[in-house]
Amino acid sequence: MDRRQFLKMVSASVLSAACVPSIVDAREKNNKPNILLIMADDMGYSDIGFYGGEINTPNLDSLAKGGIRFTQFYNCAKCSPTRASLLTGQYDQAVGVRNMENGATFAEVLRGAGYRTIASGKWHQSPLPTTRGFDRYFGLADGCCNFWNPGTKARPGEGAPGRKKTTPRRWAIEGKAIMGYVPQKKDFYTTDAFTQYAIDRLDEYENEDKPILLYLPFTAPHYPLHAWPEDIAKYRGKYMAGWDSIRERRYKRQIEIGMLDPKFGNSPRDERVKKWDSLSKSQQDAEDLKMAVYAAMIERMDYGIGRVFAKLKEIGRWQNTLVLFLSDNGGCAETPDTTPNIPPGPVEGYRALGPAWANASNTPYRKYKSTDYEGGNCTPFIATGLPSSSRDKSLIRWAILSMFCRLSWISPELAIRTKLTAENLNARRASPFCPFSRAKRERPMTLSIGSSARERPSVLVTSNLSNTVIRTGSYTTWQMTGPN
Ligand SMILES: [Ca+2]
Repeated sequence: MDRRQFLKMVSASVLSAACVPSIVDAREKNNKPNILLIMADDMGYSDIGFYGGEINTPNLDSLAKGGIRFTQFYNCAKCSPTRASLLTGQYDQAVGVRNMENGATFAEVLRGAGYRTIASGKWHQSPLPTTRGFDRYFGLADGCCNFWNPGTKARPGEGAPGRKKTTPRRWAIEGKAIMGYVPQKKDFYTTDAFTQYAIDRLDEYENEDKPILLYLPFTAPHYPLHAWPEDIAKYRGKYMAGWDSIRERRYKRQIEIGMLDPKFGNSPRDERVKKWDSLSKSQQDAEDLKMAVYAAMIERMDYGIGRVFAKLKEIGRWQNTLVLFLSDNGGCAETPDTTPNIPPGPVEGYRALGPAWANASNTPYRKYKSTDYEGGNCTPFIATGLPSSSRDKSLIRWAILSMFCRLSWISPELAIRTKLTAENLNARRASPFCPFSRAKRERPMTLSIGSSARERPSVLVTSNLSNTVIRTGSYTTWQMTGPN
């Protein structure tokens, strides 16, 4: 171990030691809230119903109605940086984007505070979750995979699973990594499998006298476009209206529900994207299918979220559970279509949504995942379920403000257009989000892609720069030398 590694280790230990005892000592064991943190993958700003979309997401909509919906929530515009930042509350460049070697994860700290820690879904970091604070884990340790068969070998009666790369993807069950995981069940589907693992663990620990941290990062609706035929059928034909019409409908809906001030217009159609009306009928039909599959993937995720909510209610934990939902980055315009002749949907295919529909997905914003325009880094965030009777405010404040807000990547003053019902206003008074109105950032918020940016007092120091954004109050500055 060299000096640098030693200092990192000491730094992580100090963080844990400083935080954990104060929580444990000061609070009654049974009064700590359960925490359910749900994350979508590559889901655009306007896809779910409560953000203006036409996709059927009743469970997320009910969450937003009963909680707080952010309209200016920022992530890191790409999968693994967002995860490193989310898990540690630090800038991804500072903590280490793949290894998180310079900080403790929230699971490590909450486990130290007496939590049962469970993760189910996409991890996308090098050390497995079971080495970074999670008692239990099932899922994709890698960045993306085939939803039906994440492995490399075909199951009997099926074709070879469509893949982006020839190298196998890393899966993990508990502490065991599996390269090229081939599930035995023919009805395996990642979204359902992650949901089921979460539900099974809630059952397993039903009678345990510990609060639960459940981290549930789905792979939907990240490519490849894979969905159940019956879910696809619900949307087939609905997108023949075309992306121009869908963008306009979503934009109008966002104004109707008070998310947007009409003085802000919709962004122009991406210059690479054709007018819908210029497409032939067969081209339109193929595009309709792509968006129908994408919508089906989101609806299936919402269905799984509803099942987890139902389980929490069944085991009597719902009333004391803080629920958070976000997307790790905006809609994706990449086109890693390795099977252009296989339609979206089945295991043999590997297709992506592409820029035209991603442009609609990110309404009203410009650009996409992997850019630091709003289409890449501004996504839904919903928080609800904070028990007003909870006496454990310091833990909640620590868990939320420190985990998400205070350290880096949510700027409290950017939550300026949160829409609240009377019920929510009451919740807000009791919630840890109250400090938002008083919070002042000492430094501008910085977001960057592909750089080694570090925050210094009032100055963003960068090297090997790709894209960087600095936002202070209402002012945003971009420096783009990489993809945009
Ligand atoms: Ca992502």
